[in-house]
Amino acid sequence: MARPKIALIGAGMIGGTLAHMAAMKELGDIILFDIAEGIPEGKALDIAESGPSEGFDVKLKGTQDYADIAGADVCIVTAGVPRKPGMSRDDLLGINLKVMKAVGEGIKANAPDAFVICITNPLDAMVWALREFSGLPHNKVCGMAGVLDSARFRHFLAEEFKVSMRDVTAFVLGGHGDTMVPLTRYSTVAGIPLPDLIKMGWTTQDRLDAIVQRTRDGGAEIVGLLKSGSAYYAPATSAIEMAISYLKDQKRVLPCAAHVDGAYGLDGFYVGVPTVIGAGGIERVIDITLTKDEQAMFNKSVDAVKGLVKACKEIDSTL
Ligand code: TXD
Repeated sequence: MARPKIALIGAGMIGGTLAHMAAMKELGDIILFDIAEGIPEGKALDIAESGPSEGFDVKLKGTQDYADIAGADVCIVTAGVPRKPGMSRDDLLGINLKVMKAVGEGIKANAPDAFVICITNPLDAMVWALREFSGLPHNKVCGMAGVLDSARFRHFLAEEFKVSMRDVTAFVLGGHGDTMVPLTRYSTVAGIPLPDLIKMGWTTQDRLDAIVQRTRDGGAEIVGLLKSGSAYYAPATSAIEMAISYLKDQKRVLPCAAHVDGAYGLDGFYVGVPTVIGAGGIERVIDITLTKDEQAMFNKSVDAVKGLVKACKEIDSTL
C-alpha cells in the first residue's frame, strides 16, 4: 500500500517543525511547499539527512510547484506573513487573504481529496477564506487553534495542581486567543470538574481566572519571549494530532475551527467548537447547551470572527 502523502504549504517555522514531526512519526511522504526558493528544499534535505540516525523511512521533497502536492491526503497550511511593526490587522488580513487565494486554488487543482488543516492567522477568518477559494467540502477544511489553546490550558492546570498533564482535560470553544471561551465546568482532573476542585481547596477562583487569562494570552507570551516570530513547537504538535486522527480514523474528540451549520444557533459559520475527526474529516460537531455567561462569551467570539470575515469580503469582492 502506498504511503500517505502529507503536503505542508508554507515551510517557515511551523512548516519545518511539522515536516520534522511528520517524518519522525512516519506519517507518510512529505512535500514542503513555499514561495521562498531554497527554504523548502533546504529543510526537506536537512530533515531527510536526519533519517539514517533516527531510522525513519519517508521521502521528503521541497518545492515551489503546486503540481508536487498532487494527490495529497493531508494539507497543512501555514503560508502567510506575520504582523510586522507598523502593520495593521487589516494589512495582515489583506496579504494573507491573497495567500489563501493562491493556496486554495493550488489545493483545488491538485489535491481536491485532501483533509486540509489551516493554521495561518487570523485563524478563523483564514480557514473560512481557504474553504471558499478551494471549494472543498466543508467537512474537509478546518483550522487548528482549539487543540493548542486547550493544550496550553492543560499545561498550566497541571502545573497548578501538580498532577500529570495526561490526567487534565480541557474544553475550549470560540475563536483563537483573545476570544477563546474556556468551559471550566467541562475541564477536569481525572474527571473531577474544575469548579469541584475549587470547592475541594485545590485552587481558588482567582487563581483559575488568572490561568484562563494566561491561556488566552498564550500566543503573546511566547512572542514576548522569542522577540522575533511566534510559537511553533506546540502549534505544529497540535496540527499533527489532528492529522493523525484523520489518517488513522481515530475519531478523536478535538476542538477546532469547523464549519458549524445548525449547532450553537449558527447557520454556516467557521468557529472553534468540539468536533470528532476521523476518516470522514470533521465527522461531527458536538453541540452542547451553554450557560448564559458561556453563551455571551461565545457570541462575542463569533462576532469578532464575523467582523474579520466581513473585512475579507470587502477586500475581495469575489468572496
Ligand atoms: O494557533 C494557531 N493557529 C497559530 C497560528 C499559532 C501560532 C502561529 N500561527 C500562525 O501560523 C502565524 O501567525 C502565521 O500566520 C502562521 C505560520 O507561522 P510561522 O511561524 O510558521 O511563520 P513563518 O515562519 O513566517 O512561515 C510562513 C511561511 C514563510 O516561509 C513564507 O515564505 C511562506 O509562509 N509564504 C508562502 N508559502 C506559500 N505560498 C505563499 N503564497 C506564501 N506566502 C508566504
